[in-house]
Amino acid sequence: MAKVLVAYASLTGNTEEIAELIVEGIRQAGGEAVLKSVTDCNADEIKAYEGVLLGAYTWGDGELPDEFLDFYEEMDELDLTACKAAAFGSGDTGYEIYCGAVNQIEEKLRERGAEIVQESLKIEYGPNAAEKETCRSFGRQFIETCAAVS
Ligand code: FMN
Repeated sequence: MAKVLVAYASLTGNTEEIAELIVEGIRQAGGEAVLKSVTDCNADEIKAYEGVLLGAYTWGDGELPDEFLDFYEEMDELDLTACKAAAFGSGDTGYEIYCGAVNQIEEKLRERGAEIVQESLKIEYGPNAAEKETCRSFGRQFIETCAAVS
């Protein structure tokens, strides 16, 4: 079964909760997931996995959080053509650019050659009861796609 890295940045815990639920979904579907804060890993680590799910909250005017920037720049050194990927994160629809960081992460993954296998997951603040299941399902769907092609 495919092994997936789930790496995230979260200031107040919303994106962290989403990441944990995604990991739950991956494990429910029999997949293997490693969950890490983006500050505790180097982008180079992605190469050890068949799939990667990257998540962040959005900061400023639709920007990536500062703690994601090192990882984001390290990604420029990577060839991710063998990697399945998708992005997720939390935002607030009251801002002009909703979940802009999620869009930037997805774009960077695509630019480095990763195959974006599913639409990004955007949740406003923390997940409510229905959205918790959406997060788990996002993880299940991802691992099923990885397993189907690996
Ligand atoms: N959310 C957006 O969707 N777009 C933004 O441009 C945006 N800018 C923000 C700027 C500031 C100063 C703050 C405090 C929040 C902003 N947010 C924006 C909302 C956060 O992304 C949102 O509260 C998110 O749930 C925080 O996630 P976390 O708990 O993982 O840190």
